[in-house]
Amino acid sequence: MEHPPKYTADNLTTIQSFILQEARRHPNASGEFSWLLSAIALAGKVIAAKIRRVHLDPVLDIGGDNVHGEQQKPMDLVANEIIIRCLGDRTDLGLLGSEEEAEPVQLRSAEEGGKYSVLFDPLDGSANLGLGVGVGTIFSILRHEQALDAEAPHLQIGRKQVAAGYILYGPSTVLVLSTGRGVHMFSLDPAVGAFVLVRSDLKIPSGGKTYSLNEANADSFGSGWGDWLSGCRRTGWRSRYIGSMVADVHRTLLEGGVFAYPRTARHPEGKLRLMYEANPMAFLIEQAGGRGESGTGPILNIRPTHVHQRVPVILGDPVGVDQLLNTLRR
Ligand code: P6P
Repeated sequence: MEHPPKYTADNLTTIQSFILQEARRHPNASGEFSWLLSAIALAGKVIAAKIRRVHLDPVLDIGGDNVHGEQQKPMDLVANEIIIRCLGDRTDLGLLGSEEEAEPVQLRSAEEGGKYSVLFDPLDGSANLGLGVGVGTIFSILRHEQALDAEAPHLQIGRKQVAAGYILYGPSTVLVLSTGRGVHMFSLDPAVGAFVLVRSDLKIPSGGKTYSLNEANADSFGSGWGDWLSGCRRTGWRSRYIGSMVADVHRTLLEGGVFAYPRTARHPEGKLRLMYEANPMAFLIEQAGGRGESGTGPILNIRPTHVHQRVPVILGDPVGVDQLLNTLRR
């Protein structure tokens, strides 16, 4: 059995070489899956370049509403288009599901070689674009042969994801990825245009004392949340909330603590989307040793019914999440 590579800081491992090395560990992998991941990495580089110009190219910084009647920036559509163009020539991609598309886009049937679905939020948190706050792309990859319903190969529980990750466009552009064997973080080196491995096998620190949620909605979170928040304040927790899921979850992954978007009066099912926000983030957090819960069970076990369905979200280190769930269950 080949010894897996030891990724250390003194190696120079790009995401391309990482993907190839991981693919070699799957003797029967045909490389198609790696081909999808490289397309997403390419899209991340192109979107990052566009975002840096959001104040310079005025066309990128005006707004409208998306298919859900939510505020939409042209950069949402530009990012959506870039991802579709980068994935479009991957001949094993069967279906795309995007927050910016009312319905999933069927590209190829199984007979035509369609084996995977890629679900994504092209630019999560884009309302923050003009404010210089980190925004991100979130993606989830599902394999059609694992689908229960061949007519809806993308509607699989999150535990079936073959890969998930995000690209955070912040002070640096980082891509965080898991293919089911740990969580790995790559930073874009603009000098060479490559995502370079900077952290491998990331583990969420246990017992982090940061809570991250929109406290303006606290009156409608439901019973137990008020007790939990008071307990956090009494025991020295700090509050950090950016309002951009990718940035808030990235901090939670690196520092521990709890990120949550509970049910609210305005969003009784929760605001965040299961298929391309909650599932990929819960996959990463669980791979890093944390917990991803809806409040009534693991997010990754939720059987989806619609590509845009919303769920309540609790993500964090096991100590923090257990403490919250125990308080809610009192
Ligand atoms: P609120 C951004 O609009 C988003 O979808 C997530 O990125 C973020 O976590 C959440 O909504 C913020 O919502 O209601 O707190 O502004």
